[in-house]
Amino acid sequence: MSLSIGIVGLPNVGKSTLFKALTNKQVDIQNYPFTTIDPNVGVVEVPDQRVDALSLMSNSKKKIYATVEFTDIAGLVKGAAQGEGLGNKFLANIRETDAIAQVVRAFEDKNVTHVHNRIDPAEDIEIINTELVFADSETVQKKIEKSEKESKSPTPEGKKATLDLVILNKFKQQLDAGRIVSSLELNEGEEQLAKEINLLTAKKFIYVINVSEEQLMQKWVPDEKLKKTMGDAPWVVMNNKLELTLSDTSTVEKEEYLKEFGLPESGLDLLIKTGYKTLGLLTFLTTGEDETRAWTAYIGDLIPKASKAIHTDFERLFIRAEVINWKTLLESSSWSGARGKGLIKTVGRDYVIQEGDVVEILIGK
Ligand SMILES: Nc1nc2c(ncn2[C@@H]2O[C@H](COP(=O)(O)OP(=O)(O)OP(=O)(O)O)[C@@H](O)[C@H]2O)c(=O)[nH]1
Ligand SMILES: [Mg+2]
Repeated sequence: MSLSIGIVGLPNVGKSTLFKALTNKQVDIQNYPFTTIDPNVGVVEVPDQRVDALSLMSNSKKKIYATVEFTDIAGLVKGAAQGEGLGNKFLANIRETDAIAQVVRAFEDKNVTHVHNRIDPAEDIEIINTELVFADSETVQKKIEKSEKESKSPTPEGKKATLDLVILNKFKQQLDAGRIVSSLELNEGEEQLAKEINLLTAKKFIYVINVSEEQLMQKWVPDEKLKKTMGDAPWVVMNNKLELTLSDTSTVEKEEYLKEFGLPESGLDLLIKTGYKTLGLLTFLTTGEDETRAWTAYIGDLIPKASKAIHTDFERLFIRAEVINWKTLLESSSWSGARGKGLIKTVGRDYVIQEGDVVEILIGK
């Protein structure tokens, strides 16, 4: 399971700059709107000191980090749904992502064109979200038409279509009012349908507020208007251009930079962490001579379900597992040392996986 995030925003706000900083891929970054036409897709390793430390302990041949996939698409403009700018056809490239990172420009720079010739992050978010709402309206309308036809048949599919219609109309009402679907309280069935038809505005949003170096230095925070527009969604403040510079420097230099700005970690690390948190994900680990590896699971997953990340058959074949927190394991210097001290727990199918667990799964045939 790899986490995937789609990057959206107005043209020329720094989406590709962020993408390049994250992925180190060569992409086009220019001071004009619609530099990006074809989507850029890149996979990023999630920096994880636990993997490094455990791999040293186990003398592992390989280290494998968890990954996040990012997709950078063309900028959206007001009226994109009606074909303005490059239109909204590029949204199809982020339909299947887990979350959306919306890059919003707060930085002032006379040399970088803003498509509306002003800096107003809250207004920019309204524009983008309205376009996402339009795109979802279209999706919901199509599904309503399909379900109306199907609901006439006396089959189980017909029955499901009838039930779906109730939910779809709830979505439609929300979207017609210009509101994103995720601001509705959704029950499990509603959430499932939103996922099935890939509603963009039902996804988790993370706002990436692109500020200048000066603003960063002055500990810039959103004003009340912007906070209200972002609602409950998490936001990360960073300077995308600086992040790009940092991504290219040595660890020592990076630390010096961060110290200068009074930041505990880079914006990129913070963004990835926020992504994990927003989606309710956690990391567990395996370690041995062959490899030390980080795996992703949902918070609250029982261990058989979590172990599916390692192998799809593991959920079914799971018998029991040995579990220890990564720090406790490191303190004992080895798996056998930890076992000797009685620090390794044996758990069954009802164990809820925890952040930072190191596991050994025993399966049957
Ligand atoms: N001053 C300043 N300029 C930035 C920052 N981030 C990006 N830029 C500049 O803004 C321009 C656009 O950056 P891109 O990353 O190409 O923007 P984009 O959102 O991908 O643009 P499109 O692909 O056209 O939609 C470039 O000239 C960047 O150097 C920033 O944090 N500060
Ligand atoms: Mg771009």
